[in-house]
Amino acid sequence: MRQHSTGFVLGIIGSIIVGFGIIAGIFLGLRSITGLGYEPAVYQAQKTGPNSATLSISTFPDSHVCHADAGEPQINWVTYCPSTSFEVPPNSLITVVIYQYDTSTTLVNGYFQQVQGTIGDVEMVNGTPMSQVAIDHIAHTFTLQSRPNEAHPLFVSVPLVGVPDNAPNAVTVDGNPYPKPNVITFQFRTGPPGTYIWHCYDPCGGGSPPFGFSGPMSTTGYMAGTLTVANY
Ligand SMILES: [Cu+2]
Repeated sequence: MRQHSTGFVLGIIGSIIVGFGIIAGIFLGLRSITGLGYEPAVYQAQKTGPNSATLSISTFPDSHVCHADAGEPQINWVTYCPSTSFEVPPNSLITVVIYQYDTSTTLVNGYFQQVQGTIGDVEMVNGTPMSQVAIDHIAHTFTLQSRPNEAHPLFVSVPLVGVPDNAPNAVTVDGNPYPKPNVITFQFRTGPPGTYIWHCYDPCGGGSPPFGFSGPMSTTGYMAGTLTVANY
């Protein structure tokens, strides 16, 4: 049998090393996409009748419940939960229920202290109707908006009242202690199927106010996402 030259053997070894490098590069590249934000699994509103549904979600001051596998610093990021990709039925009355566990961060833009686009232009905060919230009593906003040229535009913006800074931990969620949440509910109506986007506009993210728009505020899966109106 013919002996392979040293160059041939080195060539094979080199090819293997380069091959591993390419695979590692692809793997790390895909992993960094996850780190930069991702679209979490779709979370459907629970149908409560032929033309009604309830979307029950939470907002947490950290990611221990919703992104338990996240490393530093994401594990300490504020987040909506259990997803940021929502689905609701068309031509329906949607009731949104939010368990809000986080403290307040003063709004930059007072426009978002108003409740807008909900049935009756109000939200219920622990059973009390409110049409506006003081700019320094807001933890997050749920602001649903339409993309350009949307045939059936929706705009809903609700300021989520923060829990007091000194509120003691009073409840446990998946083993994690939190203050008693504010229970916030509001309603809006959907039209035909379509895809909308939503975002928090309170500077709850990284950086000192008024610059708290980095980290979870600029990463999908935490403080922004989609709301799809679809038949199911
Ligand atoms: Cu927020």
